[in-house]
Amino acid sequence: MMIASFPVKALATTALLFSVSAWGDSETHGHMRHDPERTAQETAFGRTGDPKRVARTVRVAMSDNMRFTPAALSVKRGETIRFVVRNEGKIMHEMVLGTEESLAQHAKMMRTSHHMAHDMAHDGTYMLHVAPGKTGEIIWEFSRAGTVRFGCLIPGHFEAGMIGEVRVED
Ligand SMILES: [Cu+2]
Repeated sequence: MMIASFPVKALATTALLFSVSAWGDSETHGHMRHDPERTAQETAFGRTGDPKRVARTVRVAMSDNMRFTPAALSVKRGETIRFVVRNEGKIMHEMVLGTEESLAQHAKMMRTSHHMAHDMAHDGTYMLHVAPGKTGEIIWEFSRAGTVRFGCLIPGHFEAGMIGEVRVED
């Protein structure tokens, strides 16, 4: 059955609303910088990184035993990281940055939506599909102290423990 483009877009919008509401709940103490050009990209877990400001490169491997290696790392607040993400398995994996809440909501949506909607929704600077044997990149600025999560939200993977964390130190 063909799926019309409108419901697909509506799903992507729903995903966006989830992350906005997670941000609204957690951000009440005014640490945010009010630079109008950058505020639009700000999320609860940081913002799109500027390639010119990359402080270091972190290599992350993804495997079919549903693990990221490394699964935990620490960064300084304000650090821009280039993630070079390699899929060492034989099936598709992805890396999606978020908060614990936004990833859980997103994973729930992935379990209940059409596969095509899945691909459409995974289009952003904080998420990346990597085909078997391939490598991709995410450049992300960890602008807020706290814990940022990353996960593979392909149905079953997140639930099997394909999740990691970045501790952002002030
Ligand atoms: Cu996966």
